[in-house]
Amino acid sequence: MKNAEKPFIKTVERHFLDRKGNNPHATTEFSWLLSGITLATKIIASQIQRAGLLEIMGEAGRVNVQGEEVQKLDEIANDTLVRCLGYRGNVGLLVSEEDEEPHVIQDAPESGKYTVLFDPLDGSSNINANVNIGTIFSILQRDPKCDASDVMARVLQPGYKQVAAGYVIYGASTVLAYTAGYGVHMFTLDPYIGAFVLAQENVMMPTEGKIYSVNEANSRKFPIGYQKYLDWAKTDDAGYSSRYIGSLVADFHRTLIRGGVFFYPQTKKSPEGKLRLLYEANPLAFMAEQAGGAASDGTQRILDKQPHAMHERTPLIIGSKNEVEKVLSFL
Ligand code: AHM
Ligand code: MG
Repeated sequence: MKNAEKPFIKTVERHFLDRKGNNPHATTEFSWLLSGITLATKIIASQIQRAGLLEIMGEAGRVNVQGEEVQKLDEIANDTLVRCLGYRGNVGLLVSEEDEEPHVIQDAPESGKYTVLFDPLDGSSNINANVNIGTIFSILQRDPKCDASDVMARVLQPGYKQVAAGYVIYGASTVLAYTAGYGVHMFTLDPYIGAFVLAQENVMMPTEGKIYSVNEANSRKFPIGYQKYLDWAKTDDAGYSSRYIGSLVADFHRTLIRGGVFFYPQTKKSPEGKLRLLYEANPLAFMAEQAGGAASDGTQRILDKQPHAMHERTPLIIGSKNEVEKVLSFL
């Protein structure tokens, strides 16, 4: 085979620039931001792989702003993302699940155009069990009309305004999936060369899939419509299977590939739902829609929700288009 006929090896940054289409953000400057995410997640992946050897498993001994026990690896992942993204000149704000307030990197109007929001280590209660966990990210840009010093206006934007979003799943292999509004693309970390290499372009979610994914131990505390859906899904006619990992990123990844529906409704304990709108539901909803799926909070499209607080929670129903619609038909 001649060199020209061999398939190119494409990294995330190269792929993003090549697929720019009419995307006004497809600049080398933005790809520099993406490289901050790939660098950070490669460091996090290497720490997770050696977690048992480095004595970084277990609790850090404090609770975060959400009132949840922080794991040592949560702190490492958060610090790593802040350190890698904090040097990117076009990053203005960083918003993390682990931090009460945003990190203001730049507030000069001409720079710091982008806000990066992330859940540094999603599913961290699974760390000690060696179950898949992940990093979820969402990227917003500052509205030029918005006062650069108005930090909350730069953060509290509805999901349909996301410029890009994605996640990295640390599992049997480390996989990065992202969208910048032109489909969903997947990359696998090649540990020998230390790069995320293109594995699949334009990933589409099956429109149907007979799998529901929910923490069913909470089902008696769900609104009645969800309970009725679960009763129906268990009938012989419906013929569903159940899969629940307890790491949103892993449950979503399976749903993206195999189809089905994931939901985490409001419960008596979490009347607003458990999952966070800005850095869990929004980025995955953007990914789902770009792959032909759907995401709703039970009453409206996730991407249309106007956030009112940085750590706001939301009920979430996400997955194959027909499966999400089926759940909604019971509500
Ligand atoms: P985390 O971001 O602190 O890890 O919490 C979110 C996680 C999700 O990954 C997962 O879907 C959910 O919490 C599981 O919750 P539960 O244990 O109540 O089923
Ligand atoms: Mg999470």
